[in-house]
Amino acid sequence: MAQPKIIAAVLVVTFVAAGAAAFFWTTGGREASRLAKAEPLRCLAPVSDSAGAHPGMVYVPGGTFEMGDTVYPEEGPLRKVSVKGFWIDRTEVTNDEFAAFVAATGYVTVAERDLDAATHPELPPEMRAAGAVVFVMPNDVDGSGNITQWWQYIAGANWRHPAGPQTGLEGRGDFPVVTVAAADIAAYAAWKGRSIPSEAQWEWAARGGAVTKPDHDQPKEANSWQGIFPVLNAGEDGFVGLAPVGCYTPNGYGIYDMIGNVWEWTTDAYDGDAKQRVIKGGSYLCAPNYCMRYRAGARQAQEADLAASHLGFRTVVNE
Ligand SMILES: [Ca+2]
Repeated sequence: MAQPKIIAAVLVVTFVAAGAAAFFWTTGGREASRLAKAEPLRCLAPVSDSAGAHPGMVYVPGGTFEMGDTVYPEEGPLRKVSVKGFWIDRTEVTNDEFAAFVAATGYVTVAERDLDAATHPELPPEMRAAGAVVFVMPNDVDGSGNITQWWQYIAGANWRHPAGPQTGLEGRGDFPVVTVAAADIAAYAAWKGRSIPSEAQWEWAARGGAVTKPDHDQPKEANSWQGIFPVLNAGEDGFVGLAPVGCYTPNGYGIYDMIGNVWEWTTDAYDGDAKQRVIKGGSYLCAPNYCMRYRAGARQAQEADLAASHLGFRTVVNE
């Protein structure tokens, strides 16, 4: 009598395993691309250029706060920091905004220029060709944790072609501009008569005026990653890829998307290394199993001259 039970148990296990495999398969890179096509291209009404002292910006009052967090070692130690009042873009800088800068100035971004072999002898020729680092969602991974399974250096990737030469910006004017390097955003900010936020400014603004200690939960009002990175992207927040700016409830100051969507540049050198900058806020790729950096106090190092498809910025005006 035991045999049918064993057969039934084997069948159940087989069906569950097959179901799980099918689920992983259907939520891999191909399915994510299909889902992304159905997502909205605009969330926020444009701000009139004639409105307010600094159109499109939000005033953040000065204050003193305990900067840092306790999840990853690089976030500590917690320390008291004071910040003066300043204005900050209410959204990440968009493709349309960056395009206006390029149209007015003829600026050519770092990712659009070949690297000089004399200044970058450590790189192979294919890495010196103009391009950027692009996230390409794999259909499966081998479990080694080797990030080259989902990050690829793609020649021809730049702000106009964020995922490589075959991609463009049609209909994506409201998306945050990405694959811009530190020199690019400095040029944009200078053209606007503005600055790039310091890490302290950025983190203070991202707190949104909250006086309570920040929690460590995955936020609901942000574009992050639900599921197992990098193979299972459930898209429960409405987006499997990048979102247009302003799709989620703004923070207490009225600023959108400080957390999630794209990482954002700051002016701070990382650990005193001028070749690396601190980036903040996490991105749509941050998942509980991989990158719990969807928090104001989280931080990461980024090579200043390396453009990436999950990294954008916003500007500030200092008083
Ligand atoms: Ca998402």
